[in-house]
Amino acid sequence: MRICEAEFGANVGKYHKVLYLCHRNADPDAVGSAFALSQAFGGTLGAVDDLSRTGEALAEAIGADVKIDPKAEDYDLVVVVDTSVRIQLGSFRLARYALIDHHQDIGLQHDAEFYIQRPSKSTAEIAWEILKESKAQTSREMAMGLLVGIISDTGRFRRSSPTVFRAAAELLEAGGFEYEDALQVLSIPVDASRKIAILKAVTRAKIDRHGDWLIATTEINSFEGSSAMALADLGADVAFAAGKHGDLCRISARAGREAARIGLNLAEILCEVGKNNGGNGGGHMAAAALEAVGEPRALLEECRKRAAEILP
Ligand SMILES: [Mn+2]
Repeated sequence: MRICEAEFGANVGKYHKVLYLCHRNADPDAVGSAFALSQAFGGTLGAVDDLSRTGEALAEAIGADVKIDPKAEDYDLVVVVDTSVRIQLGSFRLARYALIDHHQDIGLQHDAEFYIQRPSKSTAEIAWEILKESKAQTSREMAMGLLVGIISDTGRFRRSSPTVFRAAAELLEAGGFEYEDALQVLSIPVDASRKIAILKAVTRAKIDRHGDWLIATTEINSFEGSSAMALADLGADVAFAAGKHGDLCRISARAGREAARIGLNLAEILCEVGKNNGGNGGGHMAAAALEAVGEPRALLEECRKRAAEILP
């Protein structure tokens, strides 16, 4: 059942033990949104597997107690936050759940008790709307969590809209802190192993020219997301980074502004390639991921081909 922001409180209020669950490798948008909702409506904050580096930094900054790999059976309702495909929840067994999300994939809507899933630059904006509609008290920490989520998901306001700026301004006022304080949370030094991995991924990348479009593919065993982002930042119109994890292959993809503008939809491509290979995928137009069975090289090739078909 689709609900609107104002109806969230009444719906979640029907349950006693509520878990606000973040996806695997939870980022600041997931952590901040789930934290603010759990503080406003009561419940446990949890995440599958682990937090991302920045997710961890945010949790620490706002004193969020994130339960790693909570047990589904301990709760009456699981509110899945910032998550659109089941693979992002690893082995967590979803039973009775609700969904608050801003991704394109609608696969989790069908079985949800209730959901709010609409396109927006971050889940944090939706969570903020819920809090405002519910007239919930907003602490400094809740506002900080949401603002850092917005900053992180919009790439520091590079992908923005009037709504984003409005929400950010409101959160600064509600939290009573400076914008610099929020930025500070995200400025954590990058460790050498990550830098080396990303540099290796970049130097090993294969560049494919398709008219004026450049598609970059690379293999790496971790940091797929950061590597794809690095390639896109360096000028690739589309970048795919693949890593092997046991029998599974994970691919992260990023697209530049132009590619997204002409309609290249990475969420669609990664969903398709994922499903064709016994897995799943999804995300946003310009940033998506998949997890599937197969060799990185073959799956990268499939992704590359699909992107090349779409680029004019
Ligand atoms: Mn998000």
